[in-house]
Amino acid sequence: MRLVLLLASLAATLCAQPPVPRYEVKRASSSIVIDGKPDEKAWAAAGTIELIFPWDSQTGAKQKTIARLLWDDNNLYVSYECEDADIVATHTEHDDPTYLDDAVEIFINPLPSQTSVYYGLEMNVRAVLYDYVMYQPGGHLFRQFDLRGVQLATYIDGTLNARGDKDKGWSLEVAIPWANFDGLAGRPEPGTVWLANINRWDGVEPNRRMSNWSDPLQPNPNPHVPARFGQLAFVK
Ligand SMILES: [Ca+2]
Ligand SMILES: [Ca+2]
Repeated sequence: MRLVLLLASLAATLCAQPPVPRYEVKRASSSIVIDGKPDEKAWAAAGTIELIFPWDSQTGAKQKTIARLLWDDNNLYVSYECEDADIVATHTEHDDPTYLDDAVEIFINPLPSQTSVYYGLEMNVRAVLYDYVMYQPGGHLFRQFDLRGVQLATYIDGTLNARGDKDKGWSLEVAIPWANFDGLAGRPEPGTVWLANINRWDGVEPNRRMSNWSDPLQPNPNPHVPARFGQLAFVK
């Protein structure tokens, strides 16, 4: 009887999962210069994503992050604007564990009929990229995979790694060429839907916090839940 109740409770919990968010990725109306400042006219037309804070067990400050996405014939563009009173990052080499720094991420699944394989980009405030292909379940991470032709830049409004002063924030722009996804998916066209999650790691241990676009619904901080990625709907 207890098992039946437990299963019923579990089923109710599963059914009660909130839907994943959906974002319309608009075509860039003008060219985007990847200089870390998302101030081109095209960005102003893009919808905004404000990251949420799923885990109150984490003690870092809840600092706001706004992300935007755009696309054109060549690239997927992502920008992040991060309020940040203390900007810290130490990793400097490609494929370093940038998630240990002030960093933002995007996980991209261009083939929504499956949730095993996705691409990860984890980018710190020094514009260092850690890129990989992930195979789930099991967390098989192919760090040796490197994306081609990525343009990445950041802009810092504050002082990097000066711990005593008060910073304002930082922003990041990245352009990811479509050719990187050819193994899994065709080029998107209006109507195409891909899956993704967008994350930020902020703060210094023991006060670090992760924020996300789509809540992974995990008891502990873990964004690697492809079944909970949000929908990127490409539009004109
Ligand atoms: Ca910070
Ligand atoms: Ca890599």
